[in-house]
Amino acid sequence: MEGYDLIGDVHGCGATLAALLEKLGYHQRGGVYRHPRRKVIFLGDLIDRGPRIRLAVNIARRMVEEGEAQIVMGNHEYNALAYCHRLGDHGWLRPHTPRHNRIIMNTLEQYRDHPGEWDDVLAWFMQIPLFLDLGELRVVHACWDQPLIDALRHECPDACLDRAMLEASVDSDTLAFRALDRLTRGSHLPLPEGIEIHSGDGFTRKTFRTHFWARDPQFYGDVIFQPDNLPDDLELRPLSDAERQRLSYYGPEKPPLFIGHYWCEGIPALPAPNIACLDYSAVKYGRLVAYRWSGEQRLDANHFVWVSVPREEQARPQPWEIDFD
Ligand SMILES: [Mn+2]
Repeated sequence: MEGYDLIGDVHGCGATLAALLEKLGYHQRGGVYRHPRRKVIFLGDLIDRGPRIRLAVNIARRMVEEGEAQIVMGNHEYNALAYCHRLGDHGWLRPHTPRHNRIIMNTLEQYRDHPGEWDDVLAWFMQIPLFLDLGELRVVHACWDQPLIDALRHECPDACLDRAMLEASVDSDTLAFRALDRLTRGSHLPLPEGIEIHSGDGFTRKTFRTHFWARDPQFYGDVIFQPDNLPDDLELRPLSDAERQRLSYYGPEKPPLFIGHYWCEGIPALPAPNIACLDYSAVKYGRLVAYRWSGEQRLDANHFVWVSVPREEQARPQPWEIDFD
């Protein structure tokens, strides 16, 4: 075993995932991609938004089931579980609001004619761990928060959800909520009263996404981590003590950590010497990005490998997809 290839948020770009695996030297036989000396770790968010969601899920799931890959849960897999989980006569665990409907719309459409397969996929999502700690490297979808991970390990040693935890996770007073929110969505800070961000994806946001690798952040601009800029001169607004206490911190002495989630843009770069974010907006015609890790404790930007997502993905089936339908 030579190392791991970590792959960022696929979001239904299934044909692009196949192309990335081929580029990394994986070959598909009998519907499973394998490499003679390497394994894959998926960072979560296989589903939603993209044109080939079933293909993306099938590729990843078959690799995981054959021992060729591991995966951590993304906020979109978690959302799907809560959205599709009935609460007796009281509706759904994740309410079917217009906003929530819109997020999962493409996934439900693409599984519409395959309801049994979708149920089976949801059962598989329940088996996906919320984080991976392999000693020499760590993986989580959005944010590694050590105190929360320690608390979670205590309650569920396999780091997976169960039914009770899923049901508890919508109540903000529970550990399940705090862990799922922080690990799969990362930390946010509320914008000052009356200020909103109109984001490129059509959503309006009253919070901004913050990162967790600034040792002693002083201003909003020291912790913002998202494609949308802060309005006005909010970058220079000082963080209050209360705001600072809500942030997580992952120091440079810790093992390499791989995350997805943050819709980065442009050429992949390392935000810290021991942290790589692999979400480069594949589904917005950005890049589907992998990091080829072979044991190094200091990461190297030359080890990113990617495919750019062509605008015609939807229209062009690839020969290697034939086994998957
Ligand atoms: Mn995400």
